[in-house]
Amino acid sequence: MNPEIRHDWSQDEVLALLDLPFNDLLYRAQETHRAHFDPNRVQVSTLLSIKTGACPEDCGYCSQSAHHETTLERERLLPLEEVLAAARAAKEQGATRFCMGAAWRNPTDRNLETVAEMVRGVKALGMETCVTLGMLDREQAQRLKAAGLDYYNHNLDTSPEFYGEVITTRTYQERLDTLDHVREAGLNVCSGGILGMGESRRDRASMLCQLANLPSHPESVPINLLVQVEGTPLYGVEKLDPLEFVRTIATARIMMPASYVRLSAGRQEMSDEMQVLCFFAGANSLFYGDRLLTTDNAETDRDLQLFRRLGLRMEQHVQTEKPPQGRACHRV
Ligand code: SAM
Ligand code: DTB
Ligand code: SF4
Repeated sequence: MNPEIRHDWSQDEVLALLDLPFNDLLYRAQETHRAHFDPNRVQVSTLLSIKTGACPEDCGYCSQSAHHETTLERERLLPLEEVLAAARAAKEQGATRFCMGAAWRNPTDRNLETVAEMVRGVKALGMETCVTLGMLDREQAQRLKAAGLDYYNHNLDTSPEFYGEVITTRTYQERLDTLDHVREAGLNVCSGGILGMGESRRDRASMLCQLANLPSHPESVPINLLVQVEGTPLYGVEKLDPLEFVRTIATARIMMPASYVRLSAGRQEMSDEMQVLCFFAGANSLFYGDRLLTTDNAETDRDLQLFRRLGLRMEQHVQTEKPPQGRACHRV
């Protein structure tokens, strides 16, 4: 068991990390990063919204919630061929993983069968697959595993303490239950959150504790910067200090040393220099392609130029191995 892989973080300990002088924090994060990964490589995934809008949940950040008045047009579940065409295009651009997102509270069994077809089709192209479909029960997670799914994305989004300010239509415990079902089915877990929703530093520490104190660390930890969408309750919330975002990435890297930390939504708003600091702090994965789910992403040309300037390489091979983890653990 690797003693560096811990599951017993306390909030105060995490706050002490977040409070370190910036250079000390980044130095520690970079040291941790180098012990587990090639520091000059990033993993890239491309997103596609396979079912857009009219979601019954009330997530305060989301363009797709039926509770908010946004300009988003709802769309039905996309046909298989359209999904496969998008996956092929993503592969040609260099993505190794294709992530399909649906605006559901949870999939019906019929929806799940359609998504399973998509997973089989994308796998057949030689790509890794990830889906994010809302809550899953045990059996649904197993069906996705049987279809060949590699990753399930389900974010905790924020701390348990702040959660009720953002979402009222489902509980934090329901999120944790889905993560249990996904893990039990033998799927890789992709779980992270959103920064810049008006949460405190303690909330950020608390969210990272929740993620790192799971029985095993998520293989992939997306850290999103809120994309402010007009018409959502969180539109206009005070913007987060970019260096605080970088600190949170560094802290995630130290706490979950062998996990991919993904620089996720919000890159379009970030300067090149901020993204560079995030890579230095241990981010080693990102969403690549001109669209996220319903909003624009940083353009691929800009990303490629930045990778060239930094000597960063995109991971070419499909990474299905699990990072080494200690499993026996206790929650605080
Ligand atoms: N409906 C499913 C669910 O919520 O579990 C899957 C899709 S949902 C859009 C996936 C994740 O995207 C959310 O959990 C949230 O973390 C992130 N997200 C959604 N809207 C965002 C926004 N405006 N800014 C940043 N992240 C966002
Ligand atoms: C994640 O953590 N971020 C992605 C993915 N998982 C599904 C989604 C970001 C969505 C940003 C807002 C939008 O485009 O709708
Ligand atoms: Fe629905 Fe997911 Fe958006 Fe929440 S984040 S409103 S569950 S699509």
